[in-house]
Amino acid sequence: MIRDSAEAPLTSSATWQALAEHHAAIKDVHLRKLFVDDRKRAVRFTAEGAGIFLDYSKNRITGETVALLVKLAEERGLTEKRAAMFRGDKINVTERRAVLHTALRAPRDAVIEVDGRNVVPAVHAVLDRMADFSTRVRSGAWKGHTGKRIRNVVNIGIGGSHVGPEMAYLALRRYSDRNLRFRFIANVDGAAFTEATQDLDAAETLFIVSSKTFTTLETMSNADVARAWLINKLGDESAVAKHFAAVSTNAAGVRAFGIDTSNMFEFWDWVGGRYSLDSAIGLSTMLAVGPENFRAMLAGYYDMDVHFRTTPLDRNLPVLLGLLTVWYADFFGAETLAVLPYAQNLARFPAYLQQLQMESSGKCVDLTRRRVDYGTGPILWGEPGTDGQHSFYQLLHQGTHLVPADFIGFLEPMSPLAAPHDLLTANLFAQAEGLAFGKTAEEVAAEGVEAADVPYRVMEGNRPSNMLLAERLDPRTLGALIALYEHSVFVQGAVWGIGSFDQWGVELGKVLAEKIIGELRAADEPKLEHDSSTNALIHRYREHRARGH
Ligand code: G6Q
Repeated sequence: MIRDSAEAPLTSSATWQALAEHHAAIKDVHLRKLFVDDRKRAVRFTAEGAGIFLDYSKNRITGETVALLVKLAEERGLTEKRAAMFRGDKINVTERRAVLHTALRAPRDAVIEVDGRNVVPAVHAVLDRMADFSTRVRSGAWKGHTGKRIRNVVNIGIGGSHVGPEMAYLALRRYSDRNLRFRFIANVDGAAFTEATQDLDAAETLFIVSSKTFTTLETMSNADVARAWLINKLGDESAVAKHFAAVSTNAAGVRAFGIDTSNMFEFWDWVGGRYSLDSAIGLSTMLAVGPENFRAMLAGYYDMDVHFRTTPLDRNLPVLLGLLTVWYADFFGAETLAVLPYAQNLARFPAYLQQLQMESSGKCVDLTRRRVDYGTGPILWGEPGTDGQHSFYQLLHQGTHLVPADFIGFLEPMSPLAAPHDLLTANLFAQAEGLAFGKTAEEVAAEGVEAADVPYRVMEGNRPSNMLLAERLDPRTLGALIALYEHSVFVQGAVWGIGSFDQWGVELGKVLAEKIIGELRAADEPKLEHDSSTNALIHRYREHRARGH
């Protein structure tokens, strides 16, 4: 049984109080001083695991901060909760499900039971089927309806069934088969479909309909549009069999849509949408990079799982990242967290983490149904460097908000163009340095700036960041990086005592529009019973339609 960590309100615990007092004592201490006072700081505040090196010395912390945060995590039952997750306990209590994305990357001989059944053989059976299918498509053995080989793969899905595949394809593009083109359609806006398919030959196109539930409005609508498009282009309904595959937990739904279930790749209700890239939802990724690279990605996830499970908390990467997130959110009142990858291939990584972080930690009620009286998950955002440096970094350096940042960099370039990599890396290190140490009035004046202009050019510094470094952005590293953030989010949830694995706010969106669709489309003027603002908006839309648009 997991101890219910939220029995005693978090904020009245002695350790929380100690952290509050400790925060009061160090909140005005500058990183410049912390570095002068502790010459070993850059060594002391580092950790490494699963091929990822973390320098967290540029955070507004001392050894005491880390010790207190770790103590808090222990008191909140992190170790037991972690064991419960890996064991397959139904820790998603609000949906009464196990949370076993870690089983998706477990080795073949592992035993992980849900309701008394080992799920690992089924995981590997699906992986093997995916590998077989991918190999046939990639080699050209799989032929489309007219006998042509597949050259275009279009993933249709949304949220957890979209963001991961799109992110991973971009991240691993270097490892992808350049003879295949990949497109990703999520938005129900018809423009998404039209733009993604306008230059594709239907005879060479494979659609993967990815939906855990196979009921999501956007995905079903786009899948219908895709089927009609294909049949229209190829002039034969039976073409669907060779041009559609499905990834879902809902075999009946897949069958009802008309996709042959032999082209269906299964996953399970114990895989959350935002944790599903390493399930069959990653089929497009496997098609792009091949089964071997996909398995290397899973090995990277697994490396981080092992690190998270076995490394002492104060050297444990996800624990440190998660606790630092708590530290800034609750004690410094930081409302956001920036993720700044210095790698063009990670352009969609912040968006991916945004869902992971904000769906999981965006909760205001704890698991004892109490409204929390502390800040939970921060708003996560970010863009790749160096692009961001030419826009929003201004606020990071001189704005009034405290924005903790995670920098992510790689020692090796992702392209044959090696020279720019030094420039990229110089910028990466320089930004973290600049944010931490700033520029004093004396330093600005010494540059010959007129006295009247000095205040405008001062950078206060003391802006915290983590530096994550890996050798190269390969499949294994990507897996480790994703798992790092998955487990960081887990740590946050354990401390805050919230349910990290549901998303009732997202579910709301799935039903809200249902009523209005009917009202927008009704032939006769519908009787509207919304608020006056919503009623007026519906009227305006209908009137515009009525004018023939
Ligand atoms: C993820 C969320 C959500 C979900 C999408 C798509 O954790 O639950 O983003 O992935 O709403 O749902 P389906 O895969 O069921 O279509």
